[in-house]
Amino acid sequence: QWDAQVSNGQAIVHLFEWPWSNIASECESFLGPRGYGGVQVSPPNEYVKVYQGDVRRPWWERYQPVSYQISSRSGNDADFRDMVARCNNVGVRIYVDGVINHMSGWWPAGTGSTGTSGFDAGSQSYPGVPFSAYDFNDGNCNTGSGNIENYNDASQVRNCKLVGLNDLNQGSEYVREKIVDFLNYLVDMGVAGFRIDASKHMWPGDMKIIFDRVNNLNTDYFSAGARPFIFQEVIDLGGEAISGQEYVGNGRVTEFRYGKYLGEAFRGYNQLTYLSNFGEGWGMLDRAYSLVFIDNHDNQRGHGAGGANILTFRVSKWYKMANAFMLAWPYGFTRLMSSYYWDQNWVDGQDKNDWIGPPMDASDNIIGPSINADQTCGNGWICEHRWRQIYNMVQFRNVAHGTDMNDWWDNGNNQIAFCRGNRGFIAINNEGYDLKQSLQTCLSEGSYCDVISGNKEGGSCTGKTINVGSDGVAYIEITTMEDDGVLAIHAESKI
Ligand code: LM2
Ligand code: CA
Repeated sequence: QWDAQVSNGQAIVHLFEWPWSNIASECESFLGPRGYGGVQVSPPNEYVKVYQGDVRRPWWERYQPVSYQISSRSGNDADFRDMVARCNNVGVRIYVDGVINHMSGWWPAGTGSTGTSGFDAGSQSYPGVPFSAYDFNDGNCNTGSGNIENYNDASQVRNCKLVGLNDLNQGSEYVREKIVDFLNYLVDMGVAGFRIDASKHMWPGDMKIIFDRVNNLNTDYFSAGARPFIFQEVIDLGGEAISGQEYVGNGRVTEFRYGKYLGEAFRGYNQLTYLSNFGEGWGMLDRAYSLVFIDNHDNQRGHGAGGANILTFRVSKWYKMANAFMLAWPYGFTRLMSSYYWDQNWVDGQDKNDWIGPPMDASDNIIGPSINADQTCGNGWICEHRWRQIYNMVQFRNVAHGTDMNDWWDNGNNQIAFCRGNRGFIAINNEGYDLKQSLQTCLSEGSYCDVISGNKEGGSCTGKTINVGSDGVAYIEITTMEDDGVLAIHAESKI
C-alpha cells in the first residue's frame, strides 16, 4: 500500500480534469515513452452538476459524489475501462481520486448529476449506492451547525460535515461494504491505487478496515499478491489535533510541508543552502511514507493549504527550479501537477475565479487538450508535464533511482549542486548573479547533454554540453540571463 506499483517510472502526474480518451492517448504517445510511472485521474464517479448563478460547472463539483457509478464529465464506464487498459499496456498506471468521506452538499431536489442515479441531498437519499440517512454521521457530530467548526477537536473534524458535505459514517459496516465494493470495482478493472480524498476527515482505523478488504491488483497487469497503492490526502502543516503520522500505517500520506517550504525557499524567504537535509531533517514524514509535490489542484488556486507562497505554472522559472529539485532529490514518492489555464480575478486577496472548471464547449462538455507541433498543449491546457525541463527531470529521477545524495555543494546562500551516486548531477542558481564554478559531478569522464537547456537528440545535444574530466569535475555555468536556473546531466544524457 506504500508501493506505487509502477512498472518503471518514479513520478506520477495529476492530469486534472482530463477526459479519459485524452489520457489514454497521452499514455501511449507521451507518458509511456517519457518514463512517467502513472496518472492520478479526477474523480470518475457520478457527482452533482453545479449551476449556481455565475458558477457554472466548477471543478469542485467532482468532490460532491452522488453514486459510485462510473460516469463523469471525463467519460463513461467504457471510456474509463479503455483508458485503464491502454495505459497499463504501455506501463503507465492509473490512480483514482477516491472521494469516500462524504457525498454531496445540499442542493434542491431535482438537481442534476453526471449519471443516471439521481439523489435527494436534503433527505440524504442516494439511491444509486444506495445510501440513506442511516449511513451518515449526523448523530455523531456535536457542533451546533453540523459542520466542522474547530480543527483542534479531532472527533468533530472526522464526524462533522466538511463545508456542508453529507458526511458518511465509515464506522458502519454497511457503509464500509459499499466503499469496498466501489474500490474493488476499480481495482478489478486494473487501477493501481487511490488518492484518498479528505483522509483527515476519516478515522484511520476505519480506513484500515476498508483498505484491508480491497482486492489484490489485477494479475493481467501486476504480479500476484500486489497491493493497491494508497496515498492519503492529509493536510498537516502542524498545530492541529490530527497529524499525518496517524495515517502512515495505511499507506503513504501527502506531505504538504514539502511544497510549502520549497515555495518559501525559491521565492527567497529561505536560503537554498539549508536544503542539504531537506526531508526528515526538516521535520517531515519518513520518506518511505510521504508523497510529495510542488502544488496540487487545491493550493494552486488558494484552496486547501500552503498559502500564497505555493509555486505554480504562473511563476514558471521558480516552478521549474522547484520541480527539478524535487525530482532530483531522493525523498518521498513524487507527483507532478498538470493544469488548465484560467483568468484570475483578485478581489481583497482572493481569486474570485478560483472555481472555474476546465475548458468546455457550449454544451458544457470538456474540450480536451490538443497537442501542438512543439509538443506543448493547446485549447487552454498548460500541460506542465510536457515542459522539457520537467519531463527530462522525470527521466533523471528514473536514471538516479536507487542511489542516495552525495557531494553536496553550495555557495553558502542560493547556489547549490549535488550528485546522485554516479548516475546524476544537478546545479541550481537562484542567486542574482551567475554561477560559474568547477564542480564534482560524480559522473564518468565524457561529454553530457544538459537536459534543462536542451534535449539529447541522436548523438548530439540541443542545449549546453558539459565536459566531465577523468576526476569527475566539470565547469558549470548558469547565468542569470538564461531561461532556467538549473543544469542537470545524468548517465543517459552522455553523448
Ligand atoms: C479535498 N480534499 O480533502 C479536495 O482536495 C478538495 O478539492 C475538496 O473541496 C474537499 N476535500 C472535499 O472533497 C472542494 C472545494 C470546495 C468545495 C468542495 C465540494 O475546495 O470549495 O466546496 O470541493 O465541492 C463547495 C463550495 C462550498 C460549499 C460546498 C458544498 O465551495 O462553498 O459549502 O461546495 O456545496 C457550502
Ligand atoms: Ca468524515
